[in-house]
Amino acid sequence: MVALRSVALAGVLFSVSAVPAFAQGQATVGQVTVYCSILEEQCREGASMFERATGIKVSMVRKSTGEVYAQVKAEASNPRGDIWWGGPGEPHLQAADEGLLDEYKSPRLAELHDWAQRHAEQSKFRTAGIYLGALGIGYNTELLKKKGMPEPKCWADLLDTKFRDEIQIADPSSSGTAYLFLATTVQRLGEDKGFDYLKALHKNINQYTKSGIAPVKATALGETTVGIAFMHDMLTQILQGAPIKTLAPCEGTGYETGSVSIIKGGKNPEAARKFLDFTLSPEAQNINAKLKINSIPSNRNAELSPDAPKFSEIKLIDYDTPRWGTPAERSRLLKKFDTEVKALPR
Ligand code: S7P
Repeated sequence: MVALRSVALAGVLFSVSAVPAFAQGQATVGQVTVYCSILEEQCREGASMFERATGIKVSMVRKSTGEVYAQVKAEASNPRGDIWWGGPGEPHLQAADEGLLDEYKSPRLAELHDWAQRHAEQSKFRTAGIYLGALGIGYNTELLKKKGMPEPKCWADLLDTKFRDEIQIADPSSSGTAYLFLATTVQRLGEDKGFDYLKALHKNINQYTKSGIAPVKATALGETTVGIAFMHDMLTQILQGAPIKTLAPCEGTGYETGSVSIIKGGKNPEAARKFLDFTLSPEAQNINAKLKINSIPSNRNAELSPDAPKFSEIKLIDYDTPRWGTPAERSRLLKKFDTEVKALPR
């Protein structure tokens, strides 16, 4: 008798493997369960490439980075996922520190840029860097003009009362993108002034979405005038013809180290290691260029799209990913954001 193996109750399930009942909960050869925190289209493309190349069946669920972190933690006594693919590095680092991830030194590490190798070393090889992306502001040029709003150039400009209810960002508990914004703000201004900024910005936020990509799509569709998100994701919409302008704020901005990790105690550790090797390969990282997703790949031999935002031209802060990925900092900042910012009336 064949039973369906459910890999996730919530989120977007792409493929559910049929696993014989006797094999459920046991190590099985030829399958891998991937919790995917990059964009749905990247997840799908990667899963089918990996299946074609290895014959290993992929069960994939797409969820935001903070949500996957929470799921991996909740399932720690009986992990249902094997690998966590993508999303900003901080939730991966927190999971690594909490003993939820396995150590693995991929033979592909030597092919990576120094920043990605450093990221792996800092996590004691419990996560690896797969891409970089700069946080920025995007705005719908048509709406901005129609509503007579000033062009924002700096983070500080977003506090203008003219932007009341006009800005969208995700919720930092569920979204790695929004947590990066929270940590960037605190690093940039110091904690007290950073939270003052977030409280003032709160008045102008129309919605804290679950996923980090939602404000990008909403900006493209004219559902919000301004979105805070990754510049490369805004760019994808621009390349598809959306009336968006994206910019790196004048004060300087933070950036993500997109990560991949093996979940400790997963049922398919060998397939998980193969999948991680795959995510570090130029072939897997070239999916981005193919889909016009212009984050900066970690493999030196992967394609760097000429359209990708140029880090050398962006004013970056010296963003401290390891610090903001410690369990103490991330848990504390998220709690403080919930009680001192999100709970405020708008
Ligand atoms: O690869 C595109 C990309 O935007 O996907 C990830 C994703 O948006 C993170 O989602 P959440 O904020 O909802 O966690 C990013 O890491 C990446 O740049």
